Amino acid sequence: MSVIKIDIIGAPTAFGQPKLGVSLGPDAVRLCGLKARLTALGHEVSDKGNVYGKYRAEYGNHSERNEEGLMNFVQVKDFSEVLANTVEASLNDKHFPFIVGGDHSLSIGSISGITKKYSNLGVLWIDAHGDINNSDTSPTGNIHGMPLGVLLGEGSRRLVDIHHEGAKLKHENIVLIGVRDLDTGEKAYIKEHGIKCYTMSDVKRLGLDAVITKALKHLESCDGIHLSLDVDSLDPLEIQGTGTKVDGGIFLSDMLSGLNILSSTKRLVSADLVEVNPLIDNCNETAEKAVILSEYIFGQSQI
Ligand code: B3U
Ligand code: MN
Ligand code: MN
Repeated sequence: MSVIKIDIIGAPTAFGQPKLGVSLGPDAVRLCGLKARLTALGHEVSDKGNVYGKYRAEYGNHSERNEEGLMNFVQVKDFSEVLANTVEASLNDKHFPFIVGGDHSLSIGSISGITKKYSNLGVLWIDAHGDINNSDTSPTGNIHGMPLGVLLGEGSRRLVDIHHEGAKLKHENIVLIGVRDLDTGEKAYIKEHGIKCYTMSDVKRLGLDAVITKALKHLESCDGIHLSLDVDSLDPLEIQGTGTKVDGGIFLSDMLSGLNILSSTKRLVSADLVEVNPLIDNCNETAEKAVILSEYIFGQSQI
């Protein structure tokens, strides 16, 4: 197995959603031995600590709605800029940035940093939700429901232009997997732009291994692949510690098999693991499962 130089980047933001606790996700995952367990796989792992902007999520979410209807816009923008710079620096060192969240708004920052280097980036977005709203379509104003919309250049210019101007991703370079809770505006947007989307019923019909294989084929011409893995893609029977659980998700054993296929292609250049919330968990079980997921992202296999 080839050695990967992994930078663990903690992204303890919670400003993209209303629940307290998701900012503690990175440390909950560290407590389960993330660095040691990835090192045991033979990789060179460096823990870069947590990224902080000017605002601290653990002191409570401010829940300010700006004139565009965005919640905590100032905090999300500030955090995204800092994270984008950190991720870009990791890639400049020829390392693999592994961003551990934190809520899914962090992907605005991580992917903005990554696309500075990979201008034709492919993204596998594994999530119960589409996260493809924008300031015009969002029913909640919560930015963790908007990262893909923002990265595609939709809605508020002030969010779209974070780190570098304009859209960071192309519609044809995104594959959604495991989706089972889409808003009306999201459904229309996915259809209008022909975005590749494997819903949960597709995953059940085809199997996750086949879906991942098809997704990789779809992203064949990309210059790198980023995995954005929301733990709420997993079934709530197995994952308790996350803020917006949706029934009928992917089972852990299937996910590990799919991740095994993904990691063996060696096309991944970066990854986010998001929405672990230890305050609504059962004895930190979700963080433990997040570490198992991480081991498979980085090449653990049954044999
Ligand atoms: N689509 C809804 C709900 C949601 C999105 N992502 C999560 N929840 N985790 C929204 O607020 O945009
Ligand atoms: Mn998400
Ligand atoms: Mn989700």
